[in-house]
Amino acid sequence: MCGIRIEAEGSRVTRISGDDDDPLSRGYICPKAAALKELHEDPDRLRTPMRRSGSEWKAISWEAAFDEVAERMHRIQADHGRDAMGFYIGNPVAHNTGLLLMGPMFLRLVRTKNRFSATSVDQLPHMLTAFWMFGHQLLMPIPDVDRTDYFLVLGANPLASNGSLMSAPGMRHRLEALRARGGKVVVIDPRRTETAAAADRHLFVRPGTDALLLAALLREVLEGGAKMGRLADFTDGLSALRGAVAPFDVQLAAHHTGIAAEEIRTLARELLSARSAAVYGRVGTSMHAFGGICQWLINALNIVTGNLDRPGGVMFPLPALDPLTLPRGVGLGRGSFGRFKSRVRGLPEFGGELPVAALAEDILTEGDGRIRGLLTLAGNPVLSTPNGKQVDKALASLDFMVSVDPYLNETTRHAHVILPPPTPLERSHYDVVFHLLAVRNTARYGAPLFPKPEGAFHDWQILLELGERIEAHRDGKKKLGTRLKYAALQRLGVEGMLELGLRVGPYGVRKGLGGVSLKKLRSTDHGLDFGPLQPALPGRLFHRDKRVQLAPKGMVDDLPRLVAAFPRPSATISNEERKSLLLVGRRHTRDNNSWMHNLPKLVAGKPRCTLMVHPEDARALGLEAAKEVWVASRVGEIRVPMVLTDEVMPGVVSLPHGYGHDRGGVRMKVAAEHAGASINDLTDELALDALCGTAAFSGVPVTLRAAL
Ligand SMILES: Nc1nc2c(c(=O)[nH]1)N[C@H]1C(S)=C(S)[C@@H](COP(=O)(O)OP(=O)(O)OC[C@H]3O[C@@H](n4cnc5c(=O)[nH]c(N)nc54)[C@H](O)[C@@H]3O)O[C@H]1N2
Ligand SMILES: Nc1nc2c(c(=O)[nH]1)N[C@H]1C(S)=C(S)[C@@H](COP(=O)(O)OP(=O)(O)OC[C@H]3O[C@@H](n4cnc5c(=O)[nH]c(N)nc54)[C@H](O)[C@@H]3O)O[C@H]1N2
Ligand SMILES: [Mo]
Repeated sequence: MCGIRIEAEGSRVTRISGDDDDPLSRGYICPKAAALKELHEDPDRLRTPMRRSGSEWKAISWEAAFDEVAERMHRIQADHGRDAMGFYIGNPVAHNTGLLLMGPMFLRLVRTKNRFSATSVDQLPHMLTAFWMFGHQLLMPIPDVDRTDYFLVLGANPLASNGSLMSAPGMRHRLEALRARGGKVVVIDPRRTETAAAADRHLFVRPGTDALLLAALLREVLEGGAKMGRLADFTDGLSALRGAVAPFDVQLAAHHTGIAAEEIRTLARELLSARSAAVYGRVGTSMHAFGGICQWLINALNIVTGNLDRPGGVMFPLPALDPLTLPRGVGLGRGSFGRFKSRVRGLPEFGGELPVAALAEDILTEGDGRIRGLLTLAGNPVLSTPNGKQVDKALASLDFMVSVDPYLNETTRHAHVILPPPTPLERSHYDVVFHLLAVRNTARYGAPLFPKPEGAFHDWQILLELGERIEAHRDGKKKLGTRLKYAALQRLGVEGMLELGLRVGPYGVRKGLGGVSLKKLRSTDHGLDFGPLQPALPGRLFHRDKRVQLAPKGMVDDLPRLVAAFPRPSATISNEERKSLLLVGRRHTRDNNSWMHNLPKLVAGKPRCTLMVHPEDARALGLEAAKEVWVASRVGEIRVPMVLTDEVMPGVVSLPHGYGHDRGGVRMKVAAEHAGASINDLTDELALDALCGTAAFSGVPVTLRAAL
């Protein structure tokens, strides 16, 4: 989302810098964008399709690769039923214009229930909450950080991540500006993060307990007097919400969270008295055993303090290409929940997908409907989903696997065929998703810097090639209608889809609002600025009655689970519980989940895959002198360097995710030299938000011993 300037001589990039005139990023650029040159030139990046037999890889032609993959996918479904073919879709899809606009068609064509993605190790609780409260899974309120007077951040470190479900390049400047205008930033996190260090106040919270804090805060705020303002006209469920949070008093919350009762009362007072306020929770409150409840209560807090849909509060962006109002069949749809269940454990569907924590067991467990073939698209589930060792084992057992991916990495080494797309500099770019999540309404189109190499296929073209062939297999031959459909889609292309999307969008030519077309976007060097976020309710609500549901039944019904998990202070905590440490994750500006560690610029310097341990804990365990430790959980054990620091709360240890590149068969030379270990060899596929199946990465119980 950063506007960048790239200078090139011929086919060589000479300089990458931030664009001062970009209306959103205002000159800011993060290290990952600066590394695009290294990504483009990476000698380990695959340039042609690769085919594996045993452990031998051979380059093959695109035609041969498409034919083989389509045939194998078709055969698996014909022999074993549709659901025998599964998908895993990874995070870079959200940044890939072509896949976002053309991918859904292909996924629908394959017609399997076994669709998995990174959503269920990330933002699923946010989407479920949006679906239930506002009627659309993508209608997520975004903090109006550039105008707020009070910013309460839970489980997010935007100084490292640049904001998430809050695209906000250059957060350091934005927070400085917030404080310079007299506003306040409070961070609640088990680690004193970069963001916490730049805030007015930081409170340690015991991992996994935020839901109690939020419920108690809500109860306090409601006792202080809800002030919903105009929201009251179209909001239902205030008394149900009152009843729902009644059991959660500040003493209970203080006991389990480690945040003093008086601190909680102060937070409630500040929220009520601030001119405007935004409560924001991200992955630390989403990859969480009570992720759904957390996201619900955060929205509820913003609503009962009158801060939803008003400047300085949390607001709904209005992008030029609006994913919410795209025609059926192109867009994602409003959402769905629990229409079907995963085969082995019965985990619920959301938005047509199953929780990825079920992927390995649904491959490994014998029986009808077992997954036998898998397509991974821009994903690395071996490193990014719980119990990665088990995922490894499952992928190795598949009859057939194909990966659309530029690297031979921890996941794709299990594929029989890898289909590599060209680089980001060889394709156009428009942020279909992130303009919907950004703190300001802007639009930017980037044309490809370099032409796509002769004979190469974009991600979306790869899917179209496969789709056409699979349809031909099903029909028994190539039908004229099918041929024409695919020819038309190829011709329309990403630019054609974009143009259509912009024209039917809220600033489109027909709406007389200055008229946004692709031509106009192309003609601006720095993108278009539509200004700060604007109030949008009740018009933008998707429930048929155009009302906000403050206390969705599914959420209220989940509260007894929270009550049961955190007994009253009188109950004793077992010795076992006291002894184990709670593991949390962290991000660094130079990491990008699991896949950019092959770029020398991003891995230079001190190793970052280290376990942060509080000195008191190290002393209590007799580990002060250890340089490296073994960390063990229910599912596995890894060895990592240890760093003693009071940056983490006593009882908590912190380790980044996305490392563990020493698995055999990976062809990423630089990454292998900076291998680290994978946190997801410790995370537990059985530890979930029981409501929606999102992996509960916050607070995995672990034990430590010195590595000799
Ligand atoms: N313990 C723990 N686990 C986590 C997290 C955590 O905080 N803690 N974070 C979670 C989160 S938020 C997320 S989003 C997931 C991410 O999980 P994934 O999406 O599974 O993993 P990534 O590391 O993003 O891997 C992306 C893959 O896409 C490939 N790729 C990159 N660009 C392209 C492209 O343009 N086209 C194609 N076809 N492929 C491409 C890369 O080579 C890589 O194989 O991880 C989750 N896992
Ligand atoms: N540089 C960089 N930027 C990224 C990414 C990246 O890998 N690198 N990944 C991108 C992706 S896919 C995503 S989803 C976003 C995520 O963006 P953020 O949500 O900002 O992610 P993190 O930096 O992991 O911050 C999560 C914080 O939650 C804290 N935490 C853990 N458990 C708990 C808990 O129980 N309660 C509370 N209150 N806090 C807890 C952790 O200590 C950590 O500081 O970042 C995006 N941006
Ligand atoms: Mo993510």
